[in-house]
Amino acid sequence: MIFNTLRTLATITLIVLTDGANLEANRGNHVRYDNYSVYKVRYQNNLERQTLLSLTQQPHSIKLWHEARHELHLLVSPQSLPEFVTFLSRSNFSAEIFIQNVQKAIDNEYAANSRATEDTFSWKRYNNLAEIEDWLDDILARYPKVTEGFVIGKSYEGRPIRGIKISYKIGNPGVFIESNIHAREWITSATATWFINELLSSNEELVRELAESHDWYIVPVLNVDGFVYSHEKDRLWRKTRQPSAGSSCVGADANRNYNSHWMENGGASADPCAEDYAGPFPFSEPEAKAMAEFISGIKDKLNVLLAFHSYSQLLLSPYGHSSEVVPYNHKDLMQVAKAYADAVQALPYGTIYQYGTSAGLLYPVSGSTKDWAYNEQDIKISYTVEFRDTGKFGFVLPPSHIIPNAEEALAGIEALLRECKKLGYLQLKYKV
Ligand code: 0X9
Ligand code: ZN
Repeated sequence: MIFNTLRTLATITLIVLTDGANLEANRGNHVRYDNYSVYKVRYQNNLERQTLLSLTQQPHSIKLWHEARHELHLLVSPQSLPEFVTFLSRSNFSAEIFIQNVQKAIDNEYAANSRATEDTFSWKRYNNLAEIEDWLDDILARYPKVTEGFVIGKSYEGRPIRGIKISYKIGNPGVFIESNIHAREWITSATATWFINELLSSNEELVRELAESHDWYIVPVLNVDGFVYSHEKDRLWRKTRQPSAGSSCVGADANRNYNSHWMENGGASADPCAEDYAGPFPFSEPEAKAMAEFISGIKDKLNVLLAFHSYSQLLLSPYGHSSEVVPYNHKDLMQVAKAYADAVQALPYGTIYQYGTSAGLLYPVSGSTKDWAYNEQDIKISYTVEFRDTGKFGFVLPPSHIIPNAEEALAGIEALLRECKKLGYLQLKYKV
């Protein structure tokens, strides 16, 4: 652990890494992260945040791995480590090393996945897209009376983006779950599939009530191209896979690409190489566009939207684009979020979730799914859920966490919807 509290901000001189050259090797042509470390660096104000973020701009080779409350988690290559440490020692920032060797974490996850191959599909390991789709076909075949498969559209690389509707009766309020818009957040699709299975097969009274009194629309993997890429090439891939004109960098952040306050207020980047690149124009990414078209078509049937992400253990409500204003029903959104957090904490794992608006609790985010759903589609209960953990493993969460995390999601969603009902948010917007 390194803690630094020294005087002035240093001029940052970090060496350029020829992107990819160091990363490419072994395990087929997987990008490697040997001796890449993740540092958690705390900041007090926006100026400090910007100073830290400037480390992640070219020509520096430090990447923003994740952002949590008042802290940036930075992915530091072994080549840039000396300069990074020098920067820290000359600055006021307090920092702590989180992951010593990212490749080791990836290898451990890979080994755990390989050990659990007794079934073609399981929640003891992370399944790839083909396995998830085969499983989905199986589920649709096993529960034909209450399920219906749907395709919201095609990805840039031409893959169908699939979902499942679960409906036990007419006249239910609708809940939409978007998952894995960020490719590397594998815990989201693992949780979404487990959740689907529970809705269909659990005998527990509370789960039966939950399953049968709502209509569920669940897209387990929205960013299908990125997800495949994260399995086959680069475990840490986040964005879509559509090339950018005039840049060698590929993909945009689909969670900055929705047409609601797009690119406002520093909530996204215009740099195609940035992890939060908003894309060249709203809905430039076929995946976000497909979602928007699908949701617009059924918006009267939807009362709630949840976007599954990882990591940080947070429930984030609108708005993302501004922390100055809060939605008219902010108080209700907090009450509902509290119900989720309390239910999760009451489980034997005791996991703590914090909640608040995106911009207030975290940082400005413009053009995200949940803000678009709230602002443009009149879905007044709309959250981003950031699953486990708080940074020990980050995106490379060991598969042994899948079921505990999914159990937390189930308990949380059950409590959330109960609170929504109490507050009158589950009334039908359409005539039966
Ligand atoms: O930055 C994001 O898109 C989300 N965090 S993540 O690490 N999963 O990428 C947070 C977004 C929260 N805010 C909104 N959805 N408005
Ligand atoms: Zn995410």
